[in-house]
Amino acid sequence: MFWQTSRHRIDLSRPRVMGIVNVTPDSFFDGGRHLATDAARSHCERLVQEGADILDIGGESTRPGAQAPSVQQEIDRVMPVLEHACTLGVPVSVDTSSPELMRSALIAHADIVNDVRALRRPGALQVVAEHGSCGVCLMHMLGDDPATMQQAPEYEDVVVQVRRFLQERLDVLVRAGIDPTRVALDPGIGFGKTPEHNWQLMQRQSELVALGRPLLVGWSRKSMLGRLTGRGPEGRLASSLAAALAAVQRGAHIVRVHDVAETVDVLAVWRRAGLIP
Ligand code: 7PM
Repeated sequence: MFWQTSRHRIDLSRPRVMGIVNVTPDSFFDGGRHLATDAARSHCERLVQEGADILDIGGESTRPGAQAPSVQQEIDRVMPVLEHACTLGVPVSVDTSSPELMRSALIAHADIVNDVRALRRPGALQVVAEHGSCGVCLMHMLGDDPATMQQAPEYEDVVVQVRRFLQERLDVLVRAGIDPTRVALDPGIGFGKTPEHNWQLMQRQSELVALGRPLLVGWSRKSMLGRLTGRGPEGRLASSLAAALAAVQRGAHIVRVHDVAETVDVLAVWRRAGLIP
C-alpha cells in the first residue's frame, strides 16, 4: 500500500514512524519565541537523524482542559518550524484543525494535513480539496472538543462506532473530490475514550485495518499506558514501545511517537525476527 501526499508517495509495505514535534507553550515555548523556534527546528533535525519517516508538527495542545490558542498564535508558532522541517527531505505533516494554518502550511510545501477533528471545522475540507494533492489523516474524536471529550465517554461498541465515523468522513472527502489514496485513518487513541475503549481498539484493530486505507495510530506516552503501569509520562517509554509494536503487529502502517530512535530500533528487531513486514 502507498499513501499519496504532496511531494512524497509513502511506501507502506513496511511500517513507518511519524515523529512528534510539539510547538506548544508547555514544550519548547517556555524560553521565549526565538529560542523556542530554534529548539523545535533542532528537534526536527534530530528526529530525522534518528530515522523518522514523517515529521508531525503541531501547535495546539489537545490535552483535556487545555486552552485553545488563537489561530494567529498557532500560525506564528508552527510556521517557522514547519518551513525548516520542509527542507529536511522527509514528508512533513501539520497537526491542526485550523483551515488558515492548513492553507499556510500547504503553501510552504507541507505534505500532509493531520487533523484530530477530521476536517470538520468550517472551511477545512475545502482547503484540502482545493489543494489537489496533499495527504490527509482523519482521526476519530468523540465530539469535537478536547476540553470535554473525556467527561464520561460512552459507546455501544467503540470499535464499530469509530470504524463507522472514519468510513463516513472518508466518504465525505471522496464526495468533495479528494482521491482516497490521499487519505489515512486514525482511531484517535485517548480522544474521548476510557482505557477500556482504547484497549478494545487495540484488540480489534483488524476491523479498522479492514477499511483498506493506511492506519495511523498514536499511543506514545498516553495516560492509559500510565494507568496500566502506574507510571507518569516520563516513565512510559517501555510501555509506548510495546504499544507501538502491538499496533504494528496488528496491522497499523504508521505509528506516531515521541521516541523515534527507540521505536525505529524495536521495529528493526521485530522485523528481523519476521514478526512484521
Ligand atoms: C496533550 C494531550 C498534548 C494530547 C498532545 C496530545 C494524535 C494526534 C495528538 C493521535 C493523530 C498526543 C496528543 N494525538 N494526531 N495528535 N493521532 N493523528 O499525545 O493519536 O500527542 S496530540
